Amino acid sequence: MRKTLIAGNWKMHGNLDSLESLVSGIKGQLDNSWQCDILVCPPFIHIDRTIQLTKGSKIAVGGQNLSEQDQGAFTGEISGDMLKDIGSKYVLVGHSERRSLYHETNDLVAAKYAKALEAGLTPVLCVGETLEQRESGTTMDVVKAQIDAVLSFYQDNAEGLEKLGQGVIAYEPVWAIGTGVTASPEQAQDVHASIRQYLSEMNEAVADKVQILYGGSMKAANAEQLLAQKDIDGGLIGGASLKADEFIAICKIAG
Ligand code: 3PY
Repeated sequence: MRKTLIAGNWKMHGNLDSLESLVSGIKGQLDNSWQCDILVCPPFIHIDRTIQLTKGSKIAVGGQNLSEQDQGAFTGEISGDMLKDIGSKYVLVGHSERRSLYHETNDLVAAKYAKALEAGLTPVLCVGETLEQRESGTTMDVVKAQIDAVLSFYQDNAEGLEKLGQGVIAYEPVWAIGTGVTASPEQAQDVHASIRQYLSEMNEAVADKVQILYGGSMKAANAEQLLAQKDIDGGLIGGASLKADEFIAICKIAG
């Protein structure tokens, strides 16, 4: 049985004041009987403070990105080891905004995925198609290529699959990111099931185990239907994760 993971991607929002009220709003309404795992991914500069503020709660904290390098003269970059060192548990890799705005290729995302695991972080591999790709019927070709890049980063497929099994996948259709448009539960389930099917053709145990989150304008109003889908194991939530009541409502639905 896969656990549900509700993850907030705070993107480049907030300041120390808003962070304090967001975290206290979330923490104050948490119910320890909920089974779901909860993760928040603040901007790098707010990670340390968020870790202090969430101490003693079930909220895990993660990064939104990491460097593919270990250390060195890479101005402005943050390594997986640094994230781990301050207490992060997860890190997003290959969010569509990183892929489109910062030109991250499938191979670069795969290298970041590997660095995250090496650092002892759980990578959340974001995959998804643009509207154009969906309309031309290539959704699964795009998603498979994003997954294949991780598999082929390793020496062989078996090792790649084992590594994929140690991470989380987030299906985020690009056309539903920050647009207010959400994939219908059926559209999302369809892709989630196809991802699981693709993995199960290579390794059934990994396919059964890997959590596949849905991301793309998930909010309290649509979370129930999305989370009820068989292959949707949680959500990666953008705008709605910046409002404590909204984020908590989604966690409550996940239960
Ligand atoms: C969104 O829902 O907009 C996201 O990008 C979540 O990562």
